Amino acid sequence: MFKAIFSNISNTIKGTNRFTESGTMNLLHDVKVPVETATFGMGCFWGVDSLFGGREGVIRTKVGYGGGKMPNPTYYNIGDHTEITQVEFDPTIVSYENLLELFWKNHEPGARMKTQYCSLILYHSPEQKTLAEKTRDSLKEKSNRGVVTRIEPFDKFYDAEGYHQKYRLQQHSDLMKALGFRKDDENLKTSHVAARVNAYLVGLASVKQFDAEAPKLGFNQETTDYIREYAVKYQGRGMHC
Ligand code: MHO
Repeated sequence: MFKAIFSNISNTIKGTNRFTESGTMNLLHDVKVPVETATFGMGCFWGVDSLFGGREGVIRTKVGYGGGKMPNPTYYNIGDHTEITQVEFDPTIVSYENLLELFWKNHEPGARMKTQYCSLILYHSPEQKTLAEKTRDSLKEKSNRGVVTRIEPFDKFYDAEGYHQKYRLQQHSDLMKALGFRKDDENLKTSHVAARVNAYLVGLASVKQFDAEAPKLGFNQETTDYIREYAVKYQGRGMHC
């Protein structure tokens, strides 16, 4: 009698959660290297967060609002601000120019969008300003649609609400649990693992890169298999909202 009840319970657990409790993972949340910061607006920040988070040399990302003047913007009261993504990167692995290339190639910088989704570079140094303007000018020469991208000094970054951070990852609640994140977890803004997984789940970083770095990130086998399945399924699909 007891046995029967017990086996029912364990079947239920298996059916709703594909992750077992066994084997805690030693995940690479914190990467302690000197970083530089880049800030971009290029449409809905869910996709942008994934795009940059999967790039080699990117340590952490977060999404928020900036570029405007109104104090304390929120998603539903964004005022004159834009959805932006802040990218912290290791400049010995990826350069600001590499990131700019990703920026120009993955949205339509000639499209006139409302301020919330406009094309925006907020530079953090005179060097970044020069590179941003130089790459914009050479794109302008090649394109017949013009480029409306605003290039302005970085002023203030307002963090977006918790549910916007690593949005793609947060759609996988069992995986979130397995990785030790609560819903809308503050750590989603700082964790290296969160940035990477958020890209792999939507195919914005290659399967080859995943295979090389999965052991370094500290996943166990079932977590590796789970993420890899999505990386394979969506590889090359491109950025979307
Ligand atoms: N069309 C999207 C916009 C989200 S975004 C973070 C939606 O589903 O609401 O601006």
